[in-house]
Amino acid sequence: MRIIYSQVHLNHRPNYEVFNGIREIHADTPQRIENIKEALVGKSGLKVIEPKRFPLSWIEKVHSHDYISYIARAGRHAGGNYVYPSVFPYESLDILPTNEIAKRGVYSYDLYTPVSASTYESARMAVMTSLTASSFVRRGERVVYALTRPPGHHAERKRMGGYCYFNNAAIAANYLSTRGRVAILDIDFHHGNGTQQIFYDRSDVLFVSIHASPKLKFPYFSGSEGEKGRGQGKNYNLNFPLSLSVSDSDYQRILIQACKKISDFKPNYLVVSVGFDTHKDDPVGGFRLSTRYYFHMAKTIHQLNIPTVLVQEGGYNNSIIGDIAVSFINGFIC
Ligand code: OKP
Ligand code: ZN
Repeated sequence: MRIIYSQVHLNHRPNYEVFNGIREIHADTPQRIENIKEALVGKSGLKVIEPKRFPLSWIEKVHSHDYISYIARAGRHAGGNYVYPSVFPYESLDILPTNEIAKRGVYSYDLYTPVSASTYESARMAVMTSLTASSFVRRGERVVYALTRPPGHHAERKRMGGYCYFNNAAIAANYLSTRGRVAILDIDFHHGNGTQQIFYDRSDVLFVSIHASPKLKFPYFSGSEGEKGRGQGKNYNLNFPLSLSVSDSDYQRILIQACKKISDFKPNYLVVSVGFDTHKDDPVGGFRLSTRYYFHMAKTIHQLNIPTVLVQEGGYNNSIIGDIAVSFINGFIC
């Protein structure tokens, strides 16, 4: 299995997240992805490669131009080690004046998602990572793992939130949708509200999400069972909101239901938004899944027998995230 990874994400180091005036150390640390990569590198059957470059138009099909431009330009006011690449057009735009930066409320729905000097560059590379994985799957590989950071599934068309800027999984799914029907399975602890919003009106991309009920957990405003899609997209959006303390067997029951819906849709491709924050020892989540269970979770998804792009989302316990990833990836190679 190919694993797509770039070290550019190391430059994205949000300091704090803020809730109601209280600041906490930001949970999306560079170590998350470093630990996953370190745990997998050198294992037989796995090969780590760099992302390739794709046109920015793939991002612009999912996010609005002014939103992308805001992220590219706002971060330059912040400190940090920003590198100016020469080939992407957004860098040629002027730095935003302060009154434009102050329009943050237009482009963000929370205070968990700071834009700093290297955010744009890192978020863009995460998109290139999911696109590279998708291009291998499009050319016939069975499953490819995109080690994306920052994550993406909370990013809406025009708004960032929940540590997410560009929706890596949605951009991958939209890219693959030019070649066939695509199902997205979101197994992060949190509802993939951004992905849901982006495909809410479409019947060629099915979105299925298993997550903590929005009555209890972030993003709070999205992810209930009644959200089924709109217009052409009616019944192509499926949410499984769960209570907390979900066990391995509880989860497996729901996953089987979700997979049944996916196989009924007969997709040509599957994009999985993979979150390890469903683990019992995750500091952000609240389910009770064991490290061993991720192997069975992966096997269940693998048995769908659909060409699959795995896109990394959450997972915040750095001391076990590597072990979880190994358990999960083993389910695809055994
Ligand atoms: C992003 B992803 C805890 C508050 C957490 C934000 C959660 C974002 C999760 N200090 N709120 O889906 O893993
Ligand atoms: Zn999450």
